[in-house]
Formats: sequence, C-alpha cells, structure tokens
Amino acid sequence: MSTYPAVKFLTSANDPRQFPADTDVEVAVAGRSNAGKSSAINSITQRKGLARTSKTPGATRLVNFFELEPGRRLVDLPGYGYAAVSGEMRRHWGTLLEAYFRRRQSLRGVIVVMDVRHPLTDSDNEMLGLALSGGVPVHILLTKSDKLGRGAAQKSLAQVRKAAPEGVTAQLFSALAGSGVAEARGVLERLLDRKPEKETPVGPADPTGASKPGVGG
Ligand SMILES: Nc1nc2c(ncn2[C@@H]2O[C@H](COP(=O)(O)OP(=O)(O)O)[C@@H](O)[C@H]2O)c(=O)[nH]1
Ligand SMILES: [Mg+2]
Repeated sequence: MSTYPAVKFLTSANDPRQFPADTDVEVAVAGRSNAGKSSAINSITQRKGLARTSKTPGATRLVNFFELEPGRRLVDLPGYGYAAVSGEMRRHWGTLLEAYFRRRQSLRGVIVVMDVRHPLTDSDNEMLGLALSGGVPVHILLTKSDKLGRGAAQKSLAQVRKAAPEGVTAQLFSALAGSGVAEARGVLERLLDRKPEKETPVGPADPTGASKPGVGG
C-alpha cells in the first residue's frame, strides 16, 4: 500500500502571492535542473506522474505544491543552475526562492537533490546556504546512484558528508533502481513531524494578517 494514498497536486506559484496558506507543515525539495528532483518526488510518493519528469533542463519554472495528506505538503522548488536561461529569468527564480525561504513559517526541512556524479556545485552550495538560512534541517539526496558502481557511489557519499556544511545529512538514492527510497521517505516523515526550533508566540503573530497569502493561485 502507498504511504500517501491521497497525495495530490495542490497549486503552482509563479509569485509568492500564489503560495497556498502558510499553515501546518511542509518540506521543500530543491535541486539543479535535471538532477532528478521530479523522479525522486515520484519515487518517494509512489506516484509515477505526480511531478513531471523531463529531458528538457530548465523546464520547471514554478513552485509546485503537493498535498501528501491533509496538513502535510511537499514543495517542488524550481530547478536552478541551468546556464541557458536569461539573466532576467534567473533573477526571477532567485527572488521567488528567497521569498519562499524567508517567509514560509510551515517549512520544516529541505531536501536537496544532486547528481551523485557531480554534487556540491557552486549553485548547490548557494542553495544549501539559502536553505540553512531558513533555520531548518537540510538533507542531501545523491541521486542516479545506479550510474556509478557501489564503491564509487560510497566514495562520493563520504566526500559529500565531509564537505557539506555542519549538520547537513546525506544519502545515496536512485529513482531508477528504487534504492534509498524508504530511507528518504523516513527522512521526509521525520522532518514533517519536527517541532519548529523557536516557540511560536501565543496569539496572532501578525495582527494585520498582511503576511497571510491568499489560498490558491
Ligand atoms: N539513471 C537514472 N536516471 C535518472 C534518475 N532520476 C532521474 N533520472 C533521469 O534524469 C533526467 C532528469 O530527471 P528529472 O526527474 O526530470 O529531473 P529534474 O529536472 O531535477 O526534475 C530524466 O531523463 C530522468 O529519467 C535515476 O535515479 N537514475
Ligand atoms: Mg523537475
């Protein structure tokens, strides 16, 4: 049986005003274009077509929100690091990502997907910095591990664990071989269950309600 029998697409946002209501909990998935992010989301949720996979890098420009079950969301962030996009487009993505990490109260953790054969690129390191600036735990999925032999994959994992910022965890993953999927799902569940570091103040945090984005897009 599926862990998320009722998983469904919620909404796509091209602008922070289109983010769904910032209630309950969510985990974001980030990664370079073509790293294997959509494939990882489909494997973890056991839904083949949930997040679209593509052979066209840079195709996903939106923040896509999925509901795993009521009150628990998975967020597919726009892929980064694709050289062919215009400077203007890149600035738009950067602003959207920064807005997301700065305001999302419901964010409980970030999963960063990297190709096991070339992890921790400059843009990956920027993403780790951005994710950590949100004050939430970060977990790295080294995907496409089927592309390497066992020894080489383990070596890449050891190097990433050593080079990644303090507190960041990492694992091997393959959507194709189905390896590391249960481990990743376990991490996702633990992140969603995590209590936020800071106590939420009693009463309305924002009496004007101005920071509450509208539901839907
Ligand atoms: N061999 C292998 N290929 C993969 C794996 N995951 C994704 N891919 C391929 O990599 C390409 C990009 O995958 P996609 O999930 O769309 O990447 P995204 O751009 O990060 O969402 C597609 O051609 C996938 O079939 C994997 O675990 N192993
Ligand atoms: Mg994708």
